[in-house]
Amino acid sequence: MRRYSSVPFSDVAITGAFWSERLEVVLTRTIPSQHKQLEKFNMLRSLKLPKPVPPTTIPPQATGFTTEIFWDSDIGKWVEAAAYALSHRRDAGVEGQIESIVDDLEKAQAPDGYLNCWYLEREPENRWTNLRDNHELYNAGHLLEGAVAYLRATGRDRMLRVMERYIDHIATVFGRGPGQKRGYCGHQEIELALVKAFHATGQRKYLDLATYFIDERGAQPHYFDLEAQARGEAPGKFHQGTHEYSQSHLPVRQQTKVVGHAVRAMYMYSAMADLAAEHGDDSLKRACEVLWQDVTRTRMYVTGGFGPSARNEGFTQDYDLPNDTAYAETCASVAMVFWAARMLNLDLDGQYADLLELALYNNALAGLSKDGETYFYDNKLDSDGSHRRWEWHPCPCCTMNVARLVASVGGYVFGLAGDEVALHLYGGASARLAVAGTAVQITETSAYPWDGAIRVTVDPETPAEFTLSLRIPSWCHDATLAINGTPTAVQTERGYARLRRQWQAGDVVTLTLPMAAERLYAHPDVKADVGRVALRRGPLVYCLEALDQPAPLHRIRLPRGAALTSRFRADLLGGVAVVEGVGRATADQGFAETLYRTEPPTESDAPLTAVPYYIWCNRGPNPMQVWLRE
Ligand code: FUB
Ligand code: ZN
Repeated sequence: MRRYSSVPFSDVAITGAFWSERLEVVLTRTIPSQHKQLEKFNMLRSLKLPKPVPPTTIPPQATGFTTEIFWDSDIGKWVEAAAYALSHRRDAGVEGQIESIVDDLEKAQAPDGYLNCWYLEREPENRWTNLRDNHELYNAGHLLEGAVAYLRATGRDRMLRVMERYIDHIATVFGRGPGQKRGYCGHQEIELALVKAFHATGQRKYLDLATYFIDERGAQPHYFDLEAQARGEAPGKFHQGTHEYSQSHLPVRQQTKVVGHAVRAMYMYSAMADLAAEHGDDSLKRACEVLWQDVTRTRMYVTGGFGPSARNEGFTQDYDLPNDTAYAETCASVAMVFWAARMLNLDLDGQYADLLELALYNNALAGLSKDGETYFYDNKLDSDGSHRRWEWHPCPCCTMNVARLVASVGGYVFGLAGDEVALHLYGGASARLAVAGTAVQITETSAYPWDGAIRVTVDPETPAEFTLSLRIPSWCHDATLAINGTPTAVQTERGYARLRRQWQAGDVVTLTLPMAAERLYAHPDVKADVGRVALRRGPLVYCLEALDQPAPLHRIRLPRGAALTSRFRADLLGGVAVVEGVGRATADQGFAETLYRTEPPTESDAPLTAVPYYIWCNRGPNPMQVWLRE
């Protein structure tokens, strides 16, 4: 199978209304407001290693842990998101803000290259003593990703130089050589950052270090146990009590179940897929495929959310997918997009693009409000109205994660492999690509995700033979296709219609993906969803918000036979397609003076309006349900 590579978002123009609007909001509101929050909550001040050392802003938990320990990562992620914004539109103000962060990092860096502001400020003697919990390498990873993004956006390499000194230091500390620690981070992240640094610089040592971290993970004797003993602690006695939490319970190639903390898992699988591609390592690819099957068959929300439990911010048992207590952290779905994109490059298979799209349009996007300034961390699928978006969080990881995803969404649209170009996502995008030795302008126009009428124009500089692979989403059952107006049978090969021909300037492919509103049912072992139905239209999962319904949500059901229709409502939430149907609502008639009675309550017709899940809770807190009683 051919390996694909993604076309970087900076080479892709987003032209469609849906993503243009989200992108504009992120550029003009999210990124500036996040910088204000970083200032307001003393996060930027921490880079200055203030003396005397100020009290922590985020009070430590009972274990003594405070999320301040990974503030460097939040700042790194903000730099990354802001750099992506600069790739769309240069902005001297934002560049000044990043430069000032780089000044602080440069000043904070220790002579040997070490750079972790928490440790440098508060406990310099304890560096590298608790990799299991304290995120040192995770912080380095996010700062490194920020540095790479800033270099790519502006050509400025000062932050990357700082980070290279730090990574060189890290490479002396960790490894299998004499005197080195055989450690790795409790929170995976640095691995995929190192692969990005390798791509940006061509320096093989970064790839080698990423490979070491992945290969060493889960080796015995267990590094985190040895480290705990060295701290005078009993190895098994820690907040989570199992190395499954950090997916270090087994060497990665032996892992077959998706377990533990969901974001850590997804970042690790992303890095495994990266390394599978870089080394042509089929054992890593196979491990990714097995884990993919596990998560998609047993441990995933219908909204593309992952990790049901707040206790470990992660996975529990198969089919344990509660709705009202769903954790489904925004970061985990963002990270799933990363993993899915890498799997898609390893193997052009629509199952990866389907999940990329599901996680992107639903659970991940729900994390950001319409105005771009408030957020969800956990993404419930059933709310009594108490779940609400917040402006900032003691652990603001999701805010910058969703910002960097939206700001780089163009990077998920196209894949390239020699004389093949694949179109993974629709919604209006254009790029000039080198295909089969020719420059080809590919322009896709559509009102996706509201409408599935897609037009792709193909303009090679000179006529050229190549394959254009158009994704046929698995939610679409009757796609039709025409080339220059001539209907062409849709023959899909693993989720893609592969069109090989001699392409000429002005060729037009029209693809129609009918988007009927439809019902989804869960595996009967998902207890929370028994007797319930969810609604989907195209790539979007829908929900009922109480304020659109004629009766309280708990009294409503949607019978199996009720017809579903959809229409675009320009007047609602800035313009969304709604799904409508006539459900049934239970009446309280006859219960005025009694709590219980022998006669069942009556029901009457109730016109229901469902809105896309990603946009819920933008009209104030309000009860919501994804899974409706049938
Ligand atoms: O631990 C760093 C980040 O904060 C994780 O990825 C999130 O789950 C949150 O715990
Ligand atoms: Zn998060």
